[in-house]
Amino acid sequence: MDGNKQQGLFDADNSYNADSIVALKGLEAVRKRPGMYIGSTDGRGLHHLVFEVVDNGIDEVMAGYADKVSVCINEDGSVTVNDDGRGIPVGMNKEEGKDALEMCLTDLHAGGKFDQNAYKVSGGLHGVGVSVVNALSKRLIATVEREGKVFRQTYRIGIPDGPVEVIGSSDRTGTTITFFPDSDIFETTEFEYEILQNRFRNQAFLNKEATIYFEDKRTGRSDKFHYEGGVSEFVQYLNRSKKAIHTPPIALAGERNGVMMDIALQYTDGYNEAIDSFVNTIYTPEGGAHMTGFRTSLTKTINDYGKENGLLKDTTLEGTDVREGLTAIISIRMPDPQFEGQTKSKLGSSIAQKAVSTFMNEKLAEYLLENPAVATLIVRKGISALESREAARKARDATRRKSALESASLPGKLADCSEKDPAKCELYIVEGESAGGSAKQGRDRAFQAILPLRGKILNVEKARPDKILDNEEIKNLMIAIGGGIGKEFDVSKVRYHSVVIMTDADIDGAHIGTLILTLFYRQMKPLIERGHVFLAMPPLYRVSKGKKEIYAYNNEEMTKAVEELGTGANISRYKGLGEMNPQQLWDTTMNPETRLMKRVEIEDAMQADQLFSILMGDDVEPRREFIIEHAHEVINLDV
Ligand code: 0RA
Repeated sequence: MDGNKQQGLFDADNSYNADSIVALKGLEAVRKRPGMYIGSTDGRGLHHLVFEVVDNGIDEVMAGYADKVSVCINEDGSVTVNDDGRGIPVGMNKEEGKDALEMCLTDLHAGGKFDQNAYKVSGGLHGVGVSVVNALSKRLIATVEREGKVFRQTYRIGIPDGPVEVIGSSDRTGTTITFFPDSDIFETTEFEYEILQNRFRNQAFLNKEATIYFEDKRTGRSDKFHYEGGVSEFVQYLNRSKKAIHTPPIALAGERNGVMMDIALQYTDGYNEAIDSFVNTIYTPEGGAHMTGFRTSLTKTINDYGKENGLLKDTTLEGTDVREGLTAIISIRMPDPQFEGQTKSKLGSSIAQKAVSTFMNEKLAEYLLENPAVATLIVRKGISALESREAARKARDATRRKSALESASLPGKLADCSEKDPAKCELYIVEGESAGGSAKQGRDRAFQAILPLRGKILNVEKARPDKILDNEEIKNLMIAIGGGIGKEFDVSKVRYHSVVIMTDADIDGAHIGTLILTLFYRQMKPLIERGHVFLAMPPLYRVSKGKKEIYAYNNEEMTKAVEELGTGANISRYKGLGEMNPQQLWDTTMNPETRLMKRVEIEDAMQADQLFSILMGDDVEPRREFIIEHAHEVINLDV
């Protein structure tokens, strides 16, 4: 076939022909409702474009045709993705009368026509194909090396500029896509290194054959991800700031009923469970069939081992007991996975549950038999979890009983509001007794409650679950919020729909804020997930001249305020909340009409888990690295 021949969308004179209408209609639909195809048009949707293109390259790796995918954020803000796979097919497709490359890039449903790979990533969860990326790009350049030639076609908002051309010769194969996201579609077109980096790292862990090169030409930053150890290395990476109680991780790989499984587990001396699951390398934050199969089998196999070996007598470990301190990766591959749930992030295919549980029942039992030392550690860890669960339940019951006796008595330090409708109520958690005093005087007592905290609260990341409620400050917080704690937390019972953390804008304040957030994340997660948690934003400066005063919340505002008030303006920097009198505190930080508040959002559950275990854990070095690399992006603090 001659790549330069007129074809596809074009008539001999290079104008659009009748066939083009159908393709254009499809792309138009994408541009009209981009959210339907990529979830959203914010930063998330933007990064999704890159994932989509990279996933196509990963598919080539998974199918055994490629081993390299390189991604580059170019200086002009475009992104280039290159893989050394077979190359998108080129050449006239007789049925459609169009070049195959053009079909792949412009036809929403072309993918499957050319590719038999049943275990695809792309085409999975949000897998929508490169044509969607094309439709949402101001410009896109597709270059294919195959059959000794270099082919190219370029597009604007998904519409080809002209036919596929041969622009050179090559003895390699592969595909290169460069695209410029359309600023008419996206709220932002600026790519964030960390978001892409995190996903590429995960992809490399899950595809040990792949090497992913990543470069940001805007900053010179770059990474190379390649992990021969696969999911086992993934688990060790996730545990890098925790203390594992056995090494290496338990690694189980195999196939049942067309479902391929790659599973790794490692117990730590901590109490959190961090089990992440993937289907065809697509992250399933809500788990689903594969997760259920894993859990069922884990509980059964460990109990069976414990009983058969005299470690468990008349007790049975529950699921939460055998998962305490467990970090695990469950990666499965299966044809045509079905996703469920609101965000389509839960695997529905029940065949996966059966496959994982029968496989694990056999393989994990085998591992435990062959590794009695590790097996014993795991059973003992489960027993200690069970004992501390019992102790925690007793402590909770005691707290509850006491509250009931004292007619549901709220903490003495809590200055509650008079409003009873939680939707209208706000709880301010305030650092220090003196700021707490000012807040109590300055607040609108109709709907604002104040709970002062004395000093730092317990670091729940390091505490045994049954010890958490021994801590007076945490107990006060739990009773004030009203939804309980831990596995029994019930978000429908919370007494305030806004829980506002108000700390000083210094290191200590940041630390206390993080301790409270850790408590919420580990013990009252739905509170954050439902958007009930906020950070108060006190001003950093007060700029005054005569009777005029302006509060500035950052340096920029401060400079502006000084300009506004002219020479002789007086700048005072607030070091702590205690420096403000009740009226000032109300005006600047608590009055809903004028205050600035940030909502705490969990952007990425896997990352958030890492954030807390690293920020609040024992190891200093990973913490240092992590703060430098990630801290700002995991928990997205939205105004
Ligand atoms: C369909 C069929 C074939 C390869 C591809 C698609 C393909 C698509 C992309 C997208 C990015 N990189 C890609 N690499 C390959 C197989 C063609 C053949 O049989 O040679």
